[in-house]
Amino acid sequence: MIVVASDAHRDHHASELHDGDFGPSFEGPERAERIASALAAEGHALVGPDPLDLDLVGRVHDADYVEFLADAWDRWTERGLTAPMAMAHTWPPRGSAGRRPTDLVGRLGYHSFAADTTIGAGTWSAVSSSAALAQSAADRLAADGEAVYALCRPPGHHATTDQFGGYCYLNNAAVAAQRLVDRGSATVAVLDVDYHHGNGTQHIFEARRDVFVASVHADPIEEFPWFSGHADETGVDDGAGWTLNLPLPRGTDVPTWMATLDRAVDRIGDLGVEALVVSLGVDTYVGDPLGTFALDTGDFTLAARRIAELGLPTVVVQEGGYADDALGRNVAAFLAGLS
Ligand code: Q9C
Ligand code: ZN
Repeated sequence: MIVVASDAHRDHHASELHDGDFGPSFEGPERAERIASALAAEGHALVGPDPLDLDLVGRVHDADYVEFLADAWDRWTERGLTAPMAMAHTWPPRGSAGRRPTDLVGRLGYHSFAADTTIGAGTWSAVSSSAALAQSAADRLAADGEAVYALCRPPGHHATTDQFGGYCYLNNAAVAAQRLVDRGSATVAVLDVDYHHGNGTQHIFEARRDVFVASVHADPIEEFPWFSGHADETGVDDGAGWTLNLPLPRGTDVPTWMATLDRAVDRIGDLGVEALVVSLGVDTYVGDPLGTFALDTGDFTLAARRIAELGLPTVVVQEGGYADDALGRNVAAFLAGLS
């Protein structure tokens, strides 16, 4: 399978406020390195991305937000701040007017929703490259119909139209789905199997009837991202019925997870969409430090086989997965099941 990958991620080292401790993010460069070497060893062909099309990004994110992300680090240093990471410490109180602050520190709060995600010197270069991988994967799929994997880092599914968080800045899966629409797919499904709800992808597409978003994830009543991903969120306005959330309790076993995946896959099959984007988080792995599900390496192959039964042109976009030692084999196992 074609794997679209880049080294630009290497200069993105973020920090994270994790249960009260501030330290290096779980989402580090090692993740992509492990996946790339495992896939190369399996004989997959690694290719680089084309330059990012900012007009494409502007169809799934607010233009002001993208400009903010691109400039934030320079503005941080120009403002005389010397901490190695730019991050917010204040978010809009419920019911606030929501006016956008002009000062950078206030703007960081406006454009983020979680203290687990920071901006450093190499962040924009990594983020824009990660989105370019998703764009290029979609272009390749549109050209020849062969499934493509985008080794995106940082991940994307928590990024909304105008907020970063959950280690995500630009929504790579949304970029891929939008590109497939722009290249002629009338309808596309995003199937998100990351342990966490893909709140950003839902937010971006919830009022649209051309991109269906299905997500199997830990119930947000007891897990990050806490505030979306409930079963009764089924789409908004024109998008009514075009969002499917299948939340599961923490500690859910593998048979239950597989049966729930089946429900999402069946629904996608019933809708008759023309293409598929898989948001592949492997933080459902039994050994993941952030997850509580129990999938073993072979289960990723079984899941991919089930998805492949749809027979749809497919782009796979990397999302989460933090058991660094197992990341390579888990992603390789998924891709083996797809082909
Ligand atoms: N105490 C993705 O998998 N931060 N993002 C964890 C836990 C949120 C995960 C803090 C995890 C975000 C793409
Ligand atoms: Zn996740």
